[in-house]
Amino acid sequence: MVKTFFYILFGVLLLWGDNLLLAQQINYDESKVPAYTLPDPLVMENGVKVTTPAQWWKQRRSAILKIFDENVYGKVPGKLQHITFRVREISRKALDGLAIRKQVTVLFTGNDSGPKMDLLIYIPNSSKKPLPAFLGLNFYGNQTVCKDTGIFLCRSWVRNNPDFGIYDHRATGASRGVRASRWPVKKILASGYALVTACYNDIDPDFDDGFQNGVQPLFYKPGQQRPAPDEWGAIAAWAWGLSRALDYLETDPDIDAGRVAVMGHSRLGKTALWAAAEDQRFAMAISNMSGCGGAALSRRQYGETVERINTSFPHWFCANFKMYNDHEDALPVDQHELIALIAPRPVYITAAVEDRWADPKGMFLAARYATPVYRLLGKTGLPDHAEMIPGKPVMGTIGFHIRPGMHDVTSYDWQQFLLFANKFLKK
Ligand code: GTR
Repeated sequence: MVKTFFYILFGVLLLWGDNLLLAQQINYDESKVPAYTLPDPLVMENGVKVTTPAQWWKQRRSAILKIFDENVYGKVPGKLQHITFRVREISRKALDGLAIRKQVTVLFTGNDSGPKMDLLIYIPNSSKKPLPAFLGLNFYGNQTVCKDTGIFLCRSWVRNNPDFGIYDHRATGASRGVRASRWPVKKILASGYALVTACYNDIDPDFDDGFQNGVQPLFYKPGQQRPAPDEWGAIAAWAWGLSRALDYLETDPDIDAGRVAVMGHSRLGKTALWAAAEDQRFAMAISNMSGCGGAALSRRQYGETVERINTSFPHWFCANFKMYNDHEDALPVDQHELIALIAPRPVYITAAVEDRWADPKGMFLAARYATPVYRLLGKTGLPDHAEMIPGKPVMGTIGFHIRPGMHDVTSYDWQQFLLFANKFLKK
């Protein structure tokens, strides 16, 4: 009894201490945002202005990409030669006959001994194929997106969450459908899209283990223990995994791989942006509340900062990114240029009023400052009249909404994703 009391007291003190620390470090006061100068996506490092699409494509874009590769997310070290796809299941009468359900495993080493990614694919029966698709990673396994008992349980390490039926880092049947509110499967299918998802832990389990599990070790040279300082962290690995999912989709006759929107929430929203920047086969990116290291400008240091994210999640970015802890001004890029790398393809960015941690204004401004690149390439980008008004989405080639409420994916968010996708991905 006495012991329990002290444990609880100790826990409370720990939490309180952490919050005190946070209160000192984290800025939510707009007047305390430091003065900053952003790198201009349309000025080359030697000061020459980029005035033609050819200059953008031939010189500037690759220079920006290289900086992100080496300083932020980290480079993918190479190619795997033996990736294979294994179709585990096809059911033509899933979801009461509404959909075809396919479950396909991407074997990164060509066999079961290495890491592998289980794709869950729903294709609406009633729509004419091939179809555009949403592709998004999930946090707790494919079985969480829908109550469909035909979905294979996730086989990877997953974060413990007793509320979600996840114990000892293993998914159980009790986790079926626990994240259905974030994945309105039937609505997506009824709108004429396929839905493709996989658990991000299949690619690289989301905890800091010094890069011993996941796909990174498959690329180590003899004697290498962890990625080099300019080589990939977990976000780049997850993004790479999304590209491997797209490799599979290119072989699937029911899907139009030229019309795939890569979508993600939060850390996976950062991942979706980076995936679309790195892999121009993605026709669209949707980044839900991606915040720091996603769509939010790092230099504003509002809410989560570079130092904070590198401390809480030392495995997400490349080791070089830590050089910019509390030195955002030294970064040769900022996140508006991540959005610019996706140009001229459509990108949709969201925020929530109560999600100040992700810096809504920083994301809106990044969309604005990416726009000159879209204009150079003949697209609208963020429309000039765009404003940050809760519940009033704007949809240029860059779309944006801020809605009331918290950090989450809601049916409102999906409603906008579908409207945005309808503008660009429907034939
Ligand atoms: C938070 C992190 C954010 C965001 C979020 C999430 O703890 O600070 O950058 O990625 O997690 O992914 O849910």
